Amino acid sequence: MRKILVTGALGQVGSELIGYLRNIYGESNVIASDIHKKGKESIIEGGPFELLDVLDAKKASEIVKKYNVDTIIHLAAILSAVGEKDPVLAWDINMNGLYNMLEISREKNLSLFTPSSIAAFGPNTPADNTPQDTIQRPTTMYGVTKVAGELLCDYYFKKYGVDTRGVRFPGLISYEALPGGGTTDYAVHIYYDAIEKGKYKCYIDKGTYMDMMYMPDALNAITTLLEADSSKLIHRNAFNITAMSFAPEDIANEIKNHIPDFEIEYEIDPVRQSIAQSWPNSLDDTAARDEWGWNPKYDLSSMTKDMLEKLRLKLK
Ligand code: AKB
Repeated sequence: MRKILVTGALGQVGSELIGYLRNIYGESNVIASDIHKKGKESIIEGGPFELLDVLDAKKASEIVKKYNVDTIIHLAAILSAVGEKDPVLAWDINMNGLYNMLEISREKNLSLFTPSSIAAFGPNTPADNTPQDTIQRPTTMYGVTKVAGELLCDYYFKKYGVDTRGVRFPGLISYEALPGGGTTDYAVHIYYDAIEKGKYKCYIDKGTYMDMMYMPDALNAITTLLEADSSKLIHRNAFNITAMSFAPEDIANEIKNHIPDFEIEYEIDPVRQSIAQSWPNSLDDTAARDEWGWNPKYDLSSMTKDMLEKLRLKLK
């Protein structure tokens, strides 16, 4: 059985991934870690938990040794909007954090999964049906760190044989924990406001398409790729994956099917709007489908139904 260390475990993905992994691999085999201890009780109390700043390579190495870790899922990162407010911090955490995890993986012969993002593309990338291998000239610091991270993971595999794997996540939508400072966050906040206020003020303009995915599909992507037959992987890192592509008015219309009085209005944030416009409208995820059987379950309609049901219970 794998022994998995997850960094950034109390973030949006980690908050759901830890329980999911503990069900598959066993409670004691999944070590959750984060820089703070504020989050879901079940993560902190339901199995091993360690305080870890990913810039502290020595501490990370001690944790790997203490639990006999053989796999790292490295999630700790600064997202796009926060990264534009503090690019130096984004570079430091995203690059040095990943570098530390790669170095530990090389020294101790571990497997490493780390996500890239649709942010690894830029304004001169083909925006529709964006190919797996294409122009990558992002214009955000987050995107710069994601491209560099993709290359670094490829390098550690080719040069040192480290079993690195990863996907390019689109915007992720979930009800457990809020996303922390991304551009696609509107697609989560809109559901909260739909239930609590019946209306939503959207900072992304109508007609702006981005790829999105419901969290259950994202969790499944992580474990499916982690367990995929290595000999079948041509790309290994940075697989394009997507489940749907929509603009704000599409998600608003879908919500209206459940909350007929729901209203969306627009107050555009120029920073996040320009980031969104620099990203693809829709990805081509054929490589992921062919190489490891990627096959998402949720579309906009089934996700909206589930999100609203789950959030209604949560916000009661
Ligand atoms: C963000 O908006 O920054 C993230 C991402 C697409 O990587 N959700």
